[in-house]
Amino acid sequence: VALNADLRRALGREELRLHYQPQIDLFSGEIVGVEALVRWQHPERGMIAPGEFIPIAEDSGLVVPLGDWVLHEACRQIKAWSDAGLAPRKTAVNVSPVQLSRGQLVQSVKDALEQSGIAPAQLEIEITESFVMLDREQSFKSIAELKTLGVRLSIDDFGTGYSSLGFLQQLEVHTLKIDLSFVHDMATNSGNASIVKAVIALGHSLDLEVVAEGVEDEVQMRLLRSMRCDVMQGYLVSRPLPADDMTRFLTSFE
Ligand code: G
Ligand code: G
Ligand code: MN
Ligand code: NA
Repeated sequence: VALNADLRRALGREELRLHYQPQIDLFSGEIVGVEALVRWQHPERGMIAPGEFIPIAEDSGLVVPLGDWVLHEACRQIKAWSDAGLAPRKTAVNVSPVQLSRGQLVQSVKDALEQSGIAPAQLEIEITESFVMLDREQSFKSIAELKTLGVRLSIDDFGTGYSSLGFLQQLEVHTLKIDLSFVHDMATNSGNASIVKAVIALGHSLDLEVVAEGVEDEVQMRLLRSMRCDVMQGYLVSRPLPADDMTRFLTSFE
């Protein structure tokens, strides 16, 4: 409760920050994108991770203005990187199911695109598979509307939500992100390795880009490459970085 009141103030006080984590093509080694991840620099408690405050913000509805801030800030940063000739092909932003079900998300995305002046395809919206499956009708409608804006769509935490091939085909998203729980013990758990393999095949059968999250070591990277996964994201390449550090990463990366 106290945290929620603090969060309300934090929104007006520039205590929120976006960190960015790179996504690397497993074959060319090029940086294809970054994912924006919100952090809260609390004046007394220090850095608070989103796992701690996003659920609170969802319960109170504060996640709607918070999510708007995230969208505007990410688009502003994309514009700055574009002007400097540094922008990756896409920047992904996570949205909460609460933003989707309140039905204001499309307008918020539209506003953020217009204010920043970026090309819509530079922005990718990540929606979790569990929400998509929980409310198929709303998700289908929101995803269809978002696509008319020209932004990219991604299904996050894939593998945990029991999507069917048919439903996924109808959604026509651009990217599938394999949940990190499957990637983590892929090398030691053949069941998880089979799931990763199946998700990659499913994604490719629909012409989607498949991103493996949470890649922490070279064994995982080599396995993913042997399975023809497209893109990796994880501590092996980099932790999520503050914007300045990501700018340096983009400048020096080759
Ligand atoms: O970065 P970290 O591992 O702490 O993120 C934890 C969770 O918080 C992840 O599931 C991530 O999707 C979510 N998250 C991170 N940034 C945002 C954001 O800007 N909006 C929403 N809704 N969720 C986010
Ligand atoms: O949005 P999503 O639920 O996919 O959030 C990704 C989360 O995973 C973020 O909180 C991010 O900080 C975290 N993360 C990113 N790379 C790694 C990794 O290599 N290992 C682990 N354990 N977590 C990671
Ligand atoms: Mn994500
Ligand atoms: Na995820």
